[in-house]
Amino acid sequence: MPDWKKLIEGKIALAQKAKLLGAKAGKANVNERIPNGQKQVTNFPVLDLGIRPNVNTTNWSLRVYGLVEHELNLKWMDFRSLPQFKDTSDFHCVTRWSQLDMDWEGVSARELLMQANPLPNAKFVTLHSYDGYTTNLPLDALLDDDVVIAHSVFSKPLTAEHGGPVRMVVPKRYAWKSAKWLKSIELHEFDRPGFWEVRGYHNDAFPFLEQRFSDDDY
Ligand SMILES: Nc1nc2c(c(=O)[nH]1)N[C@H]1C(S)=C(S)[C@@H](COP(=O)(O)O)O[C@H]1N2
Ligand SMILES: [Mo]
Repeated sequence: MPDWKKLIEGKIALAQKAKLLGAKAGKANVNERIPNGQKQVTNFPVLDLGIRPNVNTTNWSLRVYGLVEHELNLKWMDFRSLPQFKDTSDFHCVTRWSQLDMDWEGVSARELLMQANPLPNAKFVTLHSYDGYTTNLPLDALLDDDVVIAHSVFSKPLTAEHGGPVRMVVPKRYAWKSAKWLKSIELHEFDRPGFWEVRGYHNDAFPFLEQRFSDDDY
């Protein structure tokens, strides 16, 4: 597992160096909670493609497949009987709003992936959603200890508009990586850009590096 703090600090050091050299760079600072270019909100806006899939706790299932030893196919009750995990984290949307201290509850993505037991050549994931949306991440990003496969936020079940019954939450990346209406997690050897990633959004999407678009690198 990568040392995330080190990784991010390393990238930020690079960004600051780039700034000294006169390149485009933000005031990225891990000690500040609101990344550069973001505004704090408290109303938890809704952002998606506008397609509300017909999914609820009776027809929902979650599949973990691809490069895994044990494929998982979980119905709602299977999912709800997994060990429960809570985490409070900040949520940063590329459209420039950030909400702090979101109380998520669900299952640790790491825990679920460990049950599927990724094969050694599994390096990347695609998150598939019931609205047809996809997004991609390195497998390591899902093994981070703040990643929640969430069924609740602020002690209430996720509403349909926020991705209920279940969504992914990947706090260290811009929120387009946090797939709502999660349907499946596919593991592969090579990276496959998702819905926004093929449309010019940044593949890595670190808010503190302002990696909004694919040409935002220093
Ligand atoms: N399935 C799906 N997940 C999605 C999206 C989407 O369109 N479809 N939009 C993403 C974007 S751009 C953001 S900012 C967050 C917004 O989550 P929210 O509507 O709960 O605030 O969901 C992300 N997950
Ligand atoms: Mo977003």
